[in-house]
Amino acid sequence: MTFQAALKKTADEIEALLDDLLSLDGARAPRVTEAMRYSALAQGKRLRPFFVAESARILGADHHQALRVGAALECIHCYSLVHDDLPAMDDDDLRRGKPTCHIAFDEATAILAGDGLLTVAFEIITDPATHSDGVVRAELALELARASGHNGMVGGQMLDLAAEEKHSHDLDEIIAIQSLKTGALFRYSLEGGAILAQAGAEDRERMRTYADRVGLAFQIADDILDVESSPEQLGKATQKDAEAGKATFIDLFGLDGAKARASALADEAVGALSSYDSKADSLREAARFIVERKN
Ligand code: GRG
Repeated sequence: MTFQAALKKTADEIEALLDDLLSLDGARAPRVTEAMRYSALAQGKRLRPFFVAESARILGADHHQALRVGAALECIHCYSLVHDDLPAMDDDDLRRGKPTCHIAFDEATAILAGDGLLTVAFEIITDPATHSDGVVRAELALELARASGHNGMVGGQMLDLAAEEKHSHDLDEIIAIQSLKTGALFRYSLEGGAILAQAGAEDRERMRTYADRVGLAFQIADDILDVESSPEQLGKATQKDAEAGKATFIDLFGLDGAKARASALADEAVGALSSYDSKADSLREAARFIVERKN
């Protein structure tokens, strides 16, 4: 199966699973469930669940269990987008080509929808349907909490807000911030499959190296799209970084330099997979897609 077909297949499976996991049947407070569904069922690329499914497949874990881990991770990702779009943060009106959650509903509902998505992620992960072994479920939940929390994505967002205030242009600082803000969830997406497969240290290290390179390449590509793309193409506002006075990889390397850097990182990501045969081809193609994508 080509990478594009595999990505589409995972996206369809994740949407069907989220539709079921976030069901309105029996919802006690339908408005918040509707807001959660509005944001989580919007058309995203579903890259993170794809990485969970692929690392699980390469390392021999069950596909349905991997989809559940991917759905939990996507709920965390969607919560971060809902909260990031709020007036107190990026104050955005457009996300995935639709009005942001606080515009479609209201601010209080958007805050609660984000909280609900964060919480349901742990309900999904710790449900016995995710893995029969409680020790595996506990490790999945522990690492997801670490990746998402104050020493992961939330910490990265905090540092990013602070760096914006002081207009920092320090490369090491920007890399460290991005490694938490976006990198931590990418790391979890590749490690999640390895945890499910109860893979050994070497496989985990390979997946981590791939994820680190791909995560940074993704962020550089995001900076490039912010200047080169349009709101119609991206489904969200562009030119946001310059508006916010945010230092980007383009400020540091120039546009061509940033493209070269992203491409070199994709090569390094592919290099981390050298001990796997053709079964890792879709991850190899994914690294290329990350730097060449148009949305
Ligand atoms: C609010 C706790 C909290 C954290 C926010 C990830 C994040 C931290 C904010 C998102 C803002 C942003 C644009 C970050 C850049 C990288 C990124 C996460 C882009 C969106 O991810 P995609 O391209 O989106 O995978 P889709 O819509 O395809 O899922």
